[in-house]
Amino acid sequence: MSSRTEEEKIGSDPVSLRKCMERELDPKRYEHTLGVAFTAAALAMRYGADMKKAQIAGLLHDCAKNLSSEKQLRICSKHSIAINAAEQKNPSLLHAKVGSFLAWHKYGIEDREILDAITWHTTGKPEMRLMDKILYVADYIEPGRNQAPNLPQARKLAFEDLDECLFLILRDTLTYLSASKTEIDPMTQQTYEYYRAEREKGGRP
Ligand code: DGI
Ligand code: FE
Ligand code: FE
Repeated sequence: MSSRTEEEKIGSDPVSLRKCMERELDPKRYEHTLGVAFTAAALAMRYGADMKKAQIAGLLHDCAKNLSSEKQLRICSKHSIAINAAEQKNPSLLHAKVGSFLAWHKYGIEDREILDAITWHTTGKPEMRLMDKILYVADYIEPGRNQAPNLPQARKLAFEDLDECLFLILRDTLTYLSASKTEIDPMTQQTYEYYRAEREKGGRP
C-alpha cells in the first residue's frame, strides 16, 4: 500500500480512482464497477444526494472483490476487523467490510457516508441512509446485470420510489438465497424484516 498523501489525492478524484480500479479488478468486475458508479451518480441526481460521493462509493464498492478469501481474512485479522459466523462460512461476504477498510486505508477516503455505504452494500442494514440505499440499489440494477429476477421493474422503480425498490431487491435477494441454500447473513435477514415492517407501517400490504 502506498503512502497516505498520494492516496488522499486519489481519494477525491473519480478519474484516478477509475484508473486504479482498472488495474485492480478483472475486466468484468471493472465494467460492473463503472456501471455501479454511473448508476449511483444518476440516483444521486434524482434524490438530491452528493453525486461525487455516489460515484466514489460506486467505484470503490467492490475494490476488495479480487482478493482471495485468505488475503481478506488476513487483512481482517491484522487490522482487528470483526468477522461474524456467516462471513466465516462464506468469505465472499467479506469484500464489503474489507473494501470499506481499503477505501480508507489504501485510497484515503475519510468520508463516513462513502465508507458506510461500502460496508453495507452486500447485506444492507436497518435504517440505511440515502447513500447506503443508493449504492445498494445501484449495485443490483446497473446496466451490466442481467440475471436477477424483476430487473426491469427494479430499474424503473429505482427512479420512482427508492424505498419500494430497496424492498423489492431485499425480497428477491432473500428468496434467491433461501432457494440456493447458502448461509444467510443475519444482517441480510434483519434488513429485510426491518424494511418489511416499515412498509407495512406505511400501509402497504
Ligand atoms: O459483489 P457483487 O457481486 O457486485 O454483489 P454483492 O456485493 O451484493 O454480493 C454478491 C452476492 O452476495 C449477491 O448474490 C447477494 C449475496 N448476498 C447478500 N446477502 C447475502 C448474500 N450471500 C450470502 N451467502 N448470504 C447473505 O446473507
Ligand atoms: Fe459487492
Ligand atoms: Fe458490486
